[in-house]
Amino acid sequence: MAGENKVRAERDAIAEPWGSRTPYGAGEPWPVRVDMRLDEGVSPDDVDVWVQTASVLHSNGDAMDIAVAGGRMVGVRGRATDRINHGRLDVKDLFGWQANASADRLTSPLVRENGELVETDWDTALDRIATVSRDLMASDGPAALAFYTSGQLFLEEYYTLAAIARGGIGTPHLDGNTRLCTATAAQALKESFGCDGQPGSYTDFDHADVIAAYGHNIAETQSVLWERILDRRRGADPPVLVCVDPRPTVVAREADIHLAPVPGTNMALMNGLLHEIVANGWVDEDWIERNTVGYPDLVDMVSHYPPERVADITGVTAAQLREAARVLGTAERLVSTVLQGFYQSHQATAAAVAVDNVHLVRGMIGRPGCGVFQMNGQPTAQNTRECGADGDMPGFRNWANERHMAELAELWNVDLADIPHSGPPTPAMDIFAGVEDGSIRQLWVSGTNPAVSLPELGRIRALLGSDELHLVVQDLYFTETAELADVVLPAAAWGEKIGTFTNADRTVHLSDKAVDPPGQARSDLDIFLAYARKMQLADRDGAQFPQWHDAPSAFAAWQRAGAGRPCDYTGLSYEKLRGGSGIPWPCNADHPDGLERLYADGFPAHPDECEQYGKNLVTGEPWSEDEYRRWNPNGLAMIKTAPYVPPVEPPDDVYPFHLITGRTLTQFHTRTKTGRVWQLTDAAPEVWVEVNVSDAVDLDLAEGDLVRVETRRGEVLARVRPTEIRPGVLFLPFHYGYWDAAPDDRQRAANELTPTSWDPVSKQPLFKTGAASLAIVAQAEGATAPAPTHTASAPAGTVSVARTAGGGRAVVVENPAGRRAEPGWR
Ligand SMILES: Nc1nc2c(c(=O)[nH]1)N[C@H]1C(S)=C(S)[C@@H](COP(=O)(O)OP(=O)(O)OC[C@H]3O[C@@H](n4cnc5c(=O)[nH]c(N)nc54)[C@H](O)[C@@H]3O)O[C@H]1N2
Ligand SMILES: Nc1nc2c(c(=O)[nH]1)N[C@H]1C(S)=C(S)[C@@H](COP(=O)(O)OP(=O)(O)OC[C@H]3O[C@@H](n4cnc5c(=O)[nH]c(N)nc54)[C@H](O)[C@@H]3O)O[C@H]1N2
Ligand SMILES: [Mo]
Repeated sequence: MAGENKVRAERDAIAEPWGSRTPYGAGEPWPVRVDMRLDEGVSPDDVDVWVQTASVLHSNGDAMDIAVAGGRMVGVRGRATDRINHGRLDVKDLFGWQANASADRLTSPLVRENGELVETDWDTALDRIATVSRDLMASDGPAALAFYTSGQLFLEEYYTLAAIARGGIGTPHLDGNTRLCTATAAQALKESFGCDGQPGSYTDFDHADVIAAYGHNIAETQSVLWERILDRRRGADPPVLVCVDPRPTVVAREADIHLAPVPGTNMALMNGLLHEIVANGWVDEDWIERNTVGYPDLVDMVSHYPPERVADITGVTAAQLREAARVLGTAERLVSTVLQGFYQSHQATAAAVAVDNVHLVRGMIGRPGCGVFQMNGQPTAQNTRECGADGDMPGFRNWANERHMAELAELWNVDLADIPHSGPPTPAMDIFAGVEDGSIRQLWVSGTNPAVSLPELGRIRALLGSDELHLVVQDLYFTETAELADVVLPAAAWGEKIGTFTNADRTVHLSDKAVDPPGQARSDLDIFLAYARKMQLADRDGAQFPQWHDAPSAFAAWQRAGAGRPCDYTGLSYEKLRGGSGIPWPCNADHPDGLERLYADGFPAHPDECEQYGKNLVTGEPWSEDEYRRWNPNGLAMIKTAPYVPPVEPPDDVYPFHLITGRTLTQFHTRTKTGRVWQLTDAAPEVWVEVNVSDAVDLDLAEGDLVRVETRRGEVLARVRPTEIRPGVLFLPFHYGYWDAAPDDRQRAANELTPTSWDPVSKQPLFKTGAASLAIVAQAEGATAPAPTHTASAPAGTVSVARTAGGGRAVVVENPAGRRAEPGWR
């Protein structure tokens, strides 16, 4: 790797989350900068061994070594040789590992006896689960059993769980929390290219002349990728940056063009951008002709979205829209990245597909600097998807393709009829509906915390706590979900087990074992296999199923499953992944060092090979094989369109605000890890609500005031932070649940408020669309909101309270420049 290899002194990563700049020019290699953090009082000389792994607190795949001394983790260091991070680590990674050693880790299985969860041994706990499973299979059939897993386990674990659920038990009810996270990414890739799998490479950011971020707060959620962008922006030939987000994120502030649409109007915005791109002839007709189907429909569709109409819908001015379209339409090397501001918003899949369309009409795919990232969120979400532990079949196989399913039966040596495939695997929201209606009686939750992360928590708590349900929870900690369980299984964490996982640009990393798990905790792989043995699952020759028994043999089995598929791992091995950089898939005889960019010569969209036949982008109605074959007989890239349709729950007189939810820099999800690390906790200790400063003044709200945010589902109490968020929009971080809340503090989870509704195409819940009201509960006596000031939650200025002549209260705003400001929105 080129560039200076200097080990930085420890920085204050909370105050300086993006560190110092190492500028570089277009097409140059990104300089190395190695970040490290060791425990107080530990020096590098004290470290016995450095153990290789990668980050599990986002999808970026930042490679690192864990420092081990005296058999415990004492720090982390970025890996200079890795293609992803070139040595850098983000703030969560520099501190988050400390949670592994938290004193309240689960250390033994628990079973419910007379209403109480009591400690037990593995044999008793697994027997209890297997007995219930067997009884239910006998009485109700395998579909009474369901599995809800994660985007945070390892590849070997997902493939094993997929084999057990689909090939061993034979239930269609297996999905991941990836349904909440990147179901839309996967669906958009299938709709456009015929198959899941990111086309691009992170090196595309080194070449781009335009970078566009759609509903993606890169600075806070993929900080190291953001550093790569900032280093390009400070170097020669900097890329133009476009940001689409209703909040003034750090990305929006850095951007040359910031479009802040009304939440839920992404589709109208995209149709408007494509209208301009088409109308100005910024399209590559030859390339479109040779490589795509569907273009004439797009031309027709977007003709109905002239800028002025789009401005009315989105609140983005026609001038801004034209300017953004010009930048996108005249880019020579365009990189786009899409995340939850699209995936969890109204018309999620249709809008994400429209971003693919920008690349397809411009012929910008498969070349350096031309990546479209339907971004991942969780560290191992790609593996959940490719291994078939979500709503897909292993190896991106198509459930409706009989040959694909026969291959799977062959691989597993089970009868084809025993793998449920008469319809699509059940999406998570339908699994929970099955629990609610009593058809699912045993639910096994691994590596996710639905009692905080699913929408409409009142409903979720009721159905998870139901006496009719046998709930198994497999986690590191005693979570809000574990509290409701009948059996709790203690899992080994990252750093305590071996396995592999794949980041958002398909780079596979090995994660070696650094230390032993606490107490009786076991790896998820061991637990799943132990259950399979208790259930005496067998293949058609009577051999134990799954036929593998540990991580290396599971990896080998997966290599056979992916051979010849787009996600081909046959050229990889633990040895090859150890020591150097991570390697992207496909990695096989044709591409022994992995293939950086997909689709330079063709798409995996042929009707015989595609992962899915696609859906109607408005209704979600699946296409039949015939429809697909007629439309795309030769497997070209697909340009699919949709009109804008208004969201289902617009603001009204009672609930006048748009409510959106999301993340902050230092916290991860339901905080089971980051909430156990004091440095991170202190940086954002409690829930807050972001309110536009002019709305705050109108409602007589000042910084730190306690307010009630209410929707049709429930209410949350939070302190006010006036910001430059779009007027009429409220933002709540969704991180704060109840495991560490005071007993009188039971109204702080954002998902008390969110609706049980989802995108009809990807079935991903809409965490970023809904209407809310805001009312004061108590004026702050000098309190501030417990929110960071250098992120998207940065205050709009100093918002303080003065007394009026009549003794009333007046909210006064001073902007950051110190000038008295007219409250308003730029
Ligand atoms: N610090 C941190 N990093 C993380 C995580 C974490 O918990 N904490 N989690 C990881 C995971 S699993 C994921 S999925 C990713 C998520 O990463 P992101 O998608 O970047 O994070 P979010 O905060 O959920 O949403 C991004 C932005 O969407 C905007 N938004 C909301 N509604 C709309 C809309 O209608 N239109 C548009 N255009 N924008 C909208 C919000 O204002 C927000 O700034 O982060 C990963 N990285
Ligand atoms: N309102 C709102 N809700 C949201 C979102 C939003 O933006 N707004 N975002 C959604 C998104 S994108 C996501 S990804 C989800 C995240 O939602 P969750 O998956 O519920 O969040 P986590 O807190 O990451 O839960 C993971 C659990 O797995 C445990 N765990 C970690 N590693 C392991 C392991 O190796 N083995 C086992 N067995 N357990 C492990 C952790 O302790 C934790 O309890 O939330 C979704 N919910
Ligand atoms: Mo996610």
